[in-house]
Amino acid sequence: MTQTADQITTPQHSVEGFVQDFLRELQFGQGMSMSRASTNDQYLALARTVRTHLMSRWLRTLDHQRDVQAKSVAYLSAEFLLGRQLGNALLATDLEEIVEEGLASLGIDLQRLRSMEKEPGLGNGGLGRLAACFIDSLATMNIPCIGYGIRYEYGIFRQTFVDGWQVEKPDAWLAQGSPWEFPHPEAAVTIGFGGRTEASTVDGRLVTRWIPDWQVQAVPYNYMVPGYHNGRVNTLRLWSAAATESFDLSIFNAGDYSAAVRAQTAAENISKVLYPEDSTPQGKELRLQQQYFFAAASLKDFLDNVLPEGFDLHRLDERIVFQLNDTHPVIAIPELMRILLDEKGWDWDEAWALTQRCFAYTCHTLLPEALEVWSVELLGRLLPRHLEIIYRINEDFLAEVHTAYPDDELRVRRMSIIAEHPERAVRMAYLATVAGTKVNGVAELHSQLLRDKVLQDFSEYMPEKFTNVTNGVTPRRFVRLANPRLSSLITEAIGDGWVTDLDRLRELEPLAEDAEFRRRFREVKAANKTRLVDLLKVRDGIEVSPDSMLDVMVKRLHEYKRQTLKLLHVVSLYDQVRRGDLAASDITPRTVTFGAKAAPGYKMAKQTIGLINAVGRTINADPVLEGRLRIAFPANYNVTLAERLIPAADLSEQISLAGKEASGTGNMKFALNGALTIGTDDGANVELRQLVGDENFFLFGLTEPEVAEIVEKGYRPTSFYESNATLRHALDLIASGAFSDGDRRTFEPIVSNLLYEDRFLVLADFQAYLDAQLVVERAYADPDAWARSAVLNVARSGFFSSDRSMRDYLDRIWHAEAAPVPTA
Ligand code: 26W
Repeated sequence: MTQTADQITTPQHSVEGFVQDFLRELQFGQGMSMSRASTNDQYLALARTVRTHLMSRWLRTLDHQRDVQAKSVAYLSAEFLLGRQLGNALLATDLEEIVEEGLASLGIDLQRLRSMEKEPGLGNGGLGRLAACFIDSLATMNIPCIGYGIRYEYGIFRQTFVDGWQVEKPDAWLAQGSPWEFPHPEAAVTIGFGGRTEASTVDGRLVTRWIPDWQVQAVPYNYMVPGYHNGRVNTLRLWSAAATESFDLSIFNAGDYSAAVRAQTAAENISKVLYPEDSTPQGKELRLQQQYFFAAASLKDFLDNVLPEGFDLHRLDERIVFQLNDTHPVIAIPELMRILLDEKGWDWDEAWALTQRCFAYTCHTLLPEALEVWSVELLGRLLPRHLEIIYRINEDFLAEVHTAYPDDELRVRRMSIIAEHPERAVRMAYLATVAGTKVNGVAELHSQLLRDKVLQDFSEYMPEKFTNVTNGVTPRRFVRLANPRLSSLITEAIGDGWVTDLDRLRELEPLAEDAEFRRRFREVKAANKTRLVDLLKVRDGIEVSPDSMLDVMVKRLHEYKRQTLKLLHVVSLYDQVRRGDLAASDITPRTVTFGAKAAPGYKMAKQTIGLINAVGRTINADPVLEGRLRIAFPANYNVTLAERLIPAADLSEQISLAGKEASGTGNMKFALNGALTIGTDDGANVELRQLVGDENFFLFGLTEPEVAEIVEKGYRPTSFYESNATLRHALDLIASGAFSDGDRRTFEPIVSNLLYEDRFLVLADFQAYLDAQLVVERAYADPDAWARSAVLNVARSGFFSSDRSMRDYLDRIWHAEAAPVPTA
C-alpha cells in the first residue's frame, strides 16, 4: 500500500517537543549521551531533528506531484553552490526561535552548532550560486522542480595563502558525512561510454544501436529544497559515480584483481572533483565524461522514474522542460534523440520535433574563450552515437539555412555546429541554440550582445528564440538569513511580506527621508561590521577597524573583472602619500577587502593574488598611512563568508570592463544589503543603476560601444601610462619591487601585461575610476546622506529577487504553473 498524505506524521512544533526530538536523535541516532556529545555530535543531531520536519513535507510534495502530474522544471546544472543548509532549513520550517530556545535550555548555543556545518561547495562562482538561488525560488513559489547535477566528492578547492601565494587544498566536505543527503543506490542507473555503433535494417527501416564498451553506475543522492513557509519541498538529485558490478566481475573473474580495482577507481573518478575552472574550458576528457554522466542519468531518471508508467512520450513537453545551465549539460540533447530514435524506434522528424520542444538554454558568458567546444575526435571516441546524431542535426540545419540564404555560403559556414578550425569541434552553444525552444542571456545588456554579436547569425535567422531573463538572488538566504538585523528593521517597518514579495521593499522609500529610520539603519550596518570584524579576527587573524569604510570586491579572480584596477587605486593612494602629494589625514579611512579564488592553472590570476597580498603586507604595516588605508584579504571566500561580508559592506566594487560581465549577482546582494555600488555600465549594473537612480550609484568608465571602438582601432595602454603621472607612479612603484623586497621580477608579468597586452583596458579606465572614488569619499563624508542613498538602494532593488527571475522564466520560457502542496 502506498503512503497517503494524511498518514504522514508531522513532528512536534514546540520547544518541549523539539528538546525531546533532539535528545532522541542525539542518543539513538548519533549514539551519544548529552554528557559525552561533541559539538559536532550536537550539530548532527540538530540537523537530523530539523530535517525530520522537512521530510514530512517532502513526502507530501511527492505524493501531491504524483496525484496532479503538473508540468515540472528540470534544472540541469553541473554546479549547485548551495551554501550551508541548517540555517535555511530552520528558516523554511519557522523553527528558528523554538530551536534557539530549546537548545539554550540545554546550555547549547545554536550559532555554535551552525558554525560546524561544512558548506557543499559544488560550484565555482556565479553560475553555480545562481542555480542554488533558482531552486530556492521555485520551491518557494510552489513550482514543481527537480534540480539535477553532480555530487562531487571534492567541491571547489579550499584556498590557503602561503607567503601570500594561493595554495589549493582539497575540499573534503563529505569527510564527516552529510546529514542533508539521502543516497539511493537501489535507484542507480547505468551509463555507457565509448564503443561503436551498429546499423542494420529491421522491417525495411534503418536502425542504429550503440554498443558502449564501458559503463558506470550513476547513484542518485537526494537533497531537500524547502520552500519558505509553504509546505513544499522540492528535490535536488545529484549523481555519484560507482563501478558497475558486472564490469568489475568480468575482470575479476579473469583473475586480474588489481585491474578490477583500477576499473572501479576509474569509474569513481567521474564524480570525484569539481573542475575549478571558471570560464576557461580545458577540453578535458574527464569533464566531457562528467557532462554526459549527469545529463544521461538525469534524462533516464526523469523518463523512467518520474514519469508515470505508460506515459505517452509524444506529450513529454507537457510534463517537463529541461533548462540547460550554460552548455555543460547540452549533450542531453543528442541523448534524448538517441533514446527516441534507437530505443523507442521513433523516426527522425518526430524525435527532432519533440526534442526541440523540451530544452531551453541559458548562456552565462560573453568571453569567446569560455564558449565550450568538444573536439570531434574526443566526442566520437567517447560518444560515437551522439556524434552521428549531432552531424545529422547539423546537416539538416545547414540545409535549412542554405534555403533561407541561398547566396550566402559564408553565412552557412559560420552557422555550422561543427567548427573546422583550429580543429574539427562541436560548438555546444550552437547546438543548444538550434535545438532549444529559447536562448536567454542573464541581463539586458548581455542578452543584447548575444543577439548582436556572439549569436548574431542565429538571432537574425530565428529572432523569436532569443530572450532575456535578468538574474536574481534569493532574499531568503541573502537578506533574511544573512542579515537578521536589517530584516528585523524592514519587517518592523513594512511587515514580513517582503521575504516572498521583494518588490514590497519599495514601501521603504519614504523612510529614506525619516531621520530616525536612517539612524537605525546605520546602527544595523555598524553592528554588522562589528560582527564581521570579530569573525575576521578569529577566522583569519585579520584586524579590521569597524570605523573604516568597508570597501568590498568579492568574486572569482579574473582579468575581465579587473581586481588590478582596484589594486591600482590602493597603490596610487599609497604612492601619493609617500610622495607627500596627499596628506594621510586626507584619506578616508577604508578597509579594502578582497575575496577571490583563482583557477589553479590561471597564471595571471594567481600572480594577482600574490600582488594583492604583497601590497596588503606593505601598506598595512607602513606608518606613513596612519592606519587609514588597509587591505584585508581573507582566504577561501565562499558562500558562508559572503553571508557575513555582504551585510557589513559600505561600498560594492563592480568594475568589470563594459561588455564582459554577463550579469553579476554579487552586485544585487550588496545593493539589497544597503551597500552603494561603484561600477561600470556592465551586466546587471546597468539595470541596478536605472532602478536606484544615478544619484545613488557611482558610475564610471567606458561604455561597451566605446570599448568596441577602442579595440577596433587598437588599444595603446602606454599612451595612458605616458600621459598620466599618477598612473605612471603607481605602476612604477609595483615594478620597482616595492612590494616584493626589491625583486623587480616578481610582479613584472602583471605590469607588462597591463602596459602591453591587457585585453581588459585597465589603464584606459584608471583615471575615471580614481575620479569616481573621490566622489565616493565626498559622499561618505556625510554619513546621513550616505544612509539615505543606502536605504534607497535597498528599497529599489526588489527587482533582483530570484523569485522575479523565475516568474520571467515561467512566462517567457517554461510555461509551467504553481501547484500548491496541501498542508497537513
Ligand atoms: C570551464 C568552463 C566554464 C565556462 C563557463 C565554466 C564556467 C563557466 C560559467 C559560464 C562562468 C560563470 O559562472 N558565469 C557567470 O554566470 C553568472 C550567473 O549568470 C553571471 O552573473 C556572471 O556574470 C557570469 O560570469
